[in-house]
Amino acid sequence: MKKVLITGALGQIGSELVSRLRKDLGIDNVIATDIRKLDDNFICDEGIFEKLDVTDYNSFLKLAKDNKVDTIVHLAALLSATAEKNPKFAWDLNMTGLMNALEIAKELKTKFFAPSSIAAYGPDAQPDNTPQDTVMNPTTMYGVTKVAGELLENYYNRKYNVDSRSVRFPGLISYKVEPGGGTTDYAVDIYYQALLTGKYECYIDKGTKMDMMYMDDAIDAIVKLMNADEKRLVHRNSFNITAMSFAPEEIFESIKKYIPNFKMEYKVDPVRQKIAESWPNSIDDSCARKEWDFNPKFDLDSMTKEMLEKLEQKLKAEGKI
Ligand code: VAH
Repeated sequence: MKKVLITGALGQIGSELVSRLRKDLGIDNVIATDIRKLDDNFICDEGIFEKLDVTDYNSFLKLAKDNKVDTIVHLAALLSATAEKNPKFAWDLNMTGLMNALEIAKELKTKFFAPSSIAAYGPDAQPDNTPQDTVMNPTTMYGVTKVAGELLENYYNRKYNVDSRSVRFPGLISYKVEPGGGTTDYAVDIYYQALLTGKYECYIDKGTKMDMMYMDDAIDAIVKLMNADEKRLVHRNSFNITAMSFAPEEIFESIKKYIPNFKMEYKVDPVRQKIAESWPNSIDDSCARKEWDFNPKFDLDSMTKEMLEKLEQKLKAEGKI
C-alpha cells in the first residue's frame, strides 16, 4: 500500500484507519472520502478529503484514477441494526458500493480491502469456536450482504486477478468515533455511560456472548493483512479474526474493577437481541494467525483500562464530565 483511497472515512473504522495511514504513508497518500463532509473534523481538515457517494461509479472511478491510488479500502456500508430497518436500501448501498469498488480495482489494477463480519454466519453454524470454513446462512440483510460480498471479492480475484483481501470483524470497540447502527454497539455505549451517568441500561441480554476487539487491534489487522505476502494466503475473503468473546455481565464486571459503584440493568431490544443470537458465541481465527500472523494485543481488562482512560480525557475535553 503506497497511495490509498478510503470510503466511509468518517465512520468508526474509517476515522481511525485514515489517521493511521496518514502517519504510515504520508498525509498526501491517503484520499479520505465519505458521503458527508463535517466541519471542524480532523478527517476532513487535516489531509485530503473528498465527498463521495460510492453508488456513483463515474465519480468514484475519477477520484481513484486522478489520484493514481494503488489500493482501495472500501468501508462505506450500513451496519446490522440499521440494515434490518431498511433491508432494500441496505442491499442497494452495500452491494452497489462494493461492486463499484471492485470494478474500479479491476480497471485500475489496485489492491482491495473491504470488511466482512461475524454477521456472515447464521444460527446453523457451530456456535462455539465457529470454523473458518462452514455453512454461511445469515438471517440478517447485513449478513446476506457480507456473505455476498465475500463471494464477489473472491470472484474478482479468481476471474480478474484483483488482489482482494478481507476480514470478518467482530464487534469493534473504540473511543474516537462512536459506531452507528450496529448490534455490538452496546459494548461501546456501556463505557460512555459508566463515565457519564454511572449506570447502563443494556439492550443485549445477560449471557449473550459475542466476539469483540479493540480498535487498535482491528487497524493493525487491516495493515498487516494488506502488507502480507500474497503467496501465504490460502483464504482471502474472508479471514475470521477475534480478540475476545464476552457477554454483557462480563464487560460490566470489568468496568466495575475501575468504577466500583457502576450499575447495570437490562432492557432487551428484541430486534438486536435476535440478531445477536444468530451470530456465533466465539469464532476460530487460527487461519489468520497462521497465514498472516494475526496477533491481537488487547484482552477485556486491558481494553477496559485503555477505554476508560482515553474516554475520560475525551469527555473532559468536550466538557461533558
Ligand atoms: C454490527 N458492529 O454490530 C457491527 C459488526 C459484528 C458486528 O459487524 O453490525
